[in-house]
Amino acid sequence: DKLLLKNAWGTYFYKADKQRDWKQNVIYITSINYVEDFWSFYTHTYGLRDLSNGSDYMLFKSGCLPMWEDVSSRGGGKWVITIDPKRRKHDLDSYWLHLMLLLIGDLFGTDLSIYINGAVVSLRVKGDRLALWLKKIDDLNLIKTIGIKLKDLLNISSNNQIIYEYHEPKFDEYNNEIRLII
Ligand code: M7G
Repeated sequence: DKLLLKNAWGTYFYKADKQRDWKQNVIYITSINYVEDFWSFYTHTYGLRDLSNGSDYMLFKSGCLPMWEDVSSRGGGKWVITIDPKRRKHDLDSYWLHLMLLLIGDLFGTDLSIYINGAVVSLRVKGDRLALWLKKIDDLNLIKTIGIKLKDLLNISSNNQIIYEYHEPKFDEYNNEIRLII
């Protein structure tokens, strides 16, 4: 018998192609409903070290598209973990694998995971990134709680800061952009 996951997921690849607009470059790969689907996806796709700069992989809950415009992400944002490009070869694949397993295994716990839409890994010359996309959340403490849990689950050291960015920047009364850093 196959092992059914708590949530169904969709996987996507973003191919950097300046000739086409961003949305057209987001390519759906496959759905993941069972643990076995996940490993089939993982073993049949290229590892991050074999991808070119500008590429992304995305893992999103079924029903959520991996874009700001989707209803699920409107008003939301993402916790961003920046990783030194020198570490792409050694650490990035395992971080990304770990993050995907946290999501499909529902390891944030139901209270928090209901706010999670998905995750993205981005290969960039300026620094590779992992991002955890959240729904619109009004309570800043709840956003922080999810960020702290993310660092904790991924074993990110406390002096390695992660930043929360709103998809649509928000400003305080002095017109400074609101960014959470933990
Ligand atoms: P990025 O890939 O998040 O960051 O966004 P990068 O600067 O490290 O490459 C790069 C550009 O892609 C943005 O400025 C947008 O033009 C486009 N883009 C990225 N995302 C996540 C979206 C999205 O969700 N919707 C739309 N329409 N464009 C996006």
